[in-house]
Amino acid sequence: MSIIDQIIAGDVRATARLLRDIDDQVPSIYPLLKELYPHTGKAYVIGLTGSPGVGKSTLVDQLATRFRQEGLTVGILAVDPTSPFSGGAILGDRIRMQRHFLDPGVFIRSLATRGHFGGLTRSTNDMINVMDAMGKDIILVETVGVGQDEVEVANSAHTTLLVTIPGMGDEVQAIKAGIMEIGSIFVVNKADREGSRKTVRELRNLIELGLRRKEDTTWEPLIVQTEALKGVGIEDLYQAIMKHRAYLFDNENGQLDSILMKRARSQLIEILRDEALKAILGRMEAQGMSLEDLSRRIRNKESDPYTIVHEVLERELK
Ligand SMILES: Nc1nc2c(ncn2[C@@H]2O[C@H](COP(=O)(O)OP(=O)(O)OP(=O)(O)O)[C@@H](O)[C@H]2O)c(=O)[nH]1
Ligand SMILES: [Mg+2]
Repeated sequence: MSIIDQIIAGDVRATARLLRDIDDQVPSIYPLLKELYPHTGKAYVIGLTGSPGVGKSTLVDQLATRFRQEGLTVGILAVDPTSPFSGGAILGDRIRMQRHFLDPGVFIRSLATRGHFGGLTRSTNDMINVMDAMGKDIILVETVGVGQDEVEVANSAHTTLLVTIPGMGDEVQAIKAGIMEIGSIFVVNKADREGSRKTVRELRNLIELGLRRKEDTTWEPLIVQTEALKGVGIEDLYQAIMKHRAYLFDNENGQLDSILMKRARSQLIEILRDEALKAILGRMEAQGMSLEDLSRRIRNKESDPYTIVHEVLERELK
């Protein structure tokens, strides 16, 4: 059996090996990813994003259990657990998701590295594709924070859960500032804490403001309160996800197409950026131009990054 056949048959070891190679950005992954691509597109991808410690992994664990009750298989991808805020999160996630370890219907992996030159979004998309090709029905992707990468990742999920907790006024402001666009469902986790209802009210106001600004969507983001640790509100969250899914698959509004287009575009751009950068750096190296030397010229103010990049591109794109 070829590696491709093994992965499509759901072989855990073959899949794990490829995912490890994606994480390490080994060049031999590309022909495999190419062959796997036609086998993707069946999984339902759910992104969870939010600040460190709000309870994303605990929610993922609960949702995985809920989807398993439906007989669906689940892939879990925890992205960027090496962020300075959440050191040791991989270990934490292992503990939180322990009860799934013996279940062959759940496949858990984390993506640890941001490559030398970024590429987190690309690796994440690649890993989602592999889990999709291996036949997982549901893929839960956990990303920390609200950076550009996370927004990109969230953009390529069918349903995006923005997770927050009570009493984080700043957090709500951050949501307001930038990521309002991406939430299909807002989760106020740790609802056992004081101020949960207030947070829900604040979110509701923001959503109304946001909706008034954009006309391209008929989806009104849902707000769900949860106590992930105890499993409270998980059924509501599950139902909210199903509602959003039904909305997407309702042909009339065409939102599914727009999500799939966003994902295709994001993959295209990420791969293009990555490959172009690699090609250019490779040729620069072959010509004896080192990044080190160029950086030193910039650092010593002998030139500036704009001029150098223009010079390089002029030469390379001829
Ligand atoms: N009080 C309370 N604590 C919770 C709840 N859900 C999760 N926690 C706790 O919050 C802490 C962080 O939970 P995680 O699930 O690791 O949070 P996370 O968002 O995945 O964290 P990072 O991956 O490090 O960003 C853990 O100690 C959980 O037990 C909840 O509903 N109520
Ligand atoms: Mg986590």
